[in-house]
Amino acid sequence: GHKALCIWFTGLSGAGKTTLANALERRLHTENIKTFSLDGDNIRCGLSSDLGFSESDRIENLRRIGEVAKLMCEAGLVVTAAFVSPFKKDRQLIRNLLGSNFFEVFVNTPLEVCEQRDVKGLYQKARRGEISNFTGINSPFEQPQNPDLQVNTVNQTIDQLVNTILEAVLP
Ligand code: GGZ
Ligand code: DAT
Repeated sequence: GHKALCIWFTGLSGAGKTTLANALERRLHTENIKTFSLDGDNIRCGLSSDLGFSESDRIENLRRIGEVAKLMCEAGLVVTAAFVSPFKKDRQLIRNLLGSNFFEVFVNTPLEVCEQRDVKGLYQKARRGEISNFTGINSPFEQPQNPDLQVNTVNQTIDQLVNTILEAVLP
């Protein structure tokens, strides 16, 4: 058996959170570990469909996700969560809520690289002033000072990073 766990990815839009969470999930499945991944696609369309990207809406979004992650941990799942989660205070609240089940991965991809990738064209829109409160452009990202793990997507491949994460969470 493995312990219940929430592997929480924080970082800018385009940093690689979803990509790493999905690759990690595939590897966990090959070890017969049951997982559930929480991300913007399944949360912001449903549970948080009433919320936007103001500071107070992000706080409420992350509070809800933390509570859902806690329930899923209690059900014995390994939860992956991929959210910008830009504020230190919110990440700390979730850490307090989940205790030793919480594992924070800071996907520390530089803004320049995220903007270059511009997976969804959102940075270009934000630069044109078409999106307000866009993290990294006109809304802050408070870097984690003591994440459980920090990964660099510029110098390492997805496979290498998944190995690093697995070694850290399933020793
Ligand atoms: C940041 C935004 C914004 C604004 C839309 N600021 O690359 P993505 O598309 O999939 O990642 C971003 C996602 C962020 O949602 P989260 O729920 O992770 O944010 S938070 O943890 O702060 O609550 C981006 C898209 O939504 N997006 N507008 N203004 N990201
Ligand atoms: P996020 O969920 O943080 O918004 P994403 O996973 O949707 O980011 O997009 C990240 C993009 O970067 C995606 O197109 C894959 C690419 N990428 C390149 N090298 C990577 C690496 N080593 N790790 C993660 N993603 C990488």
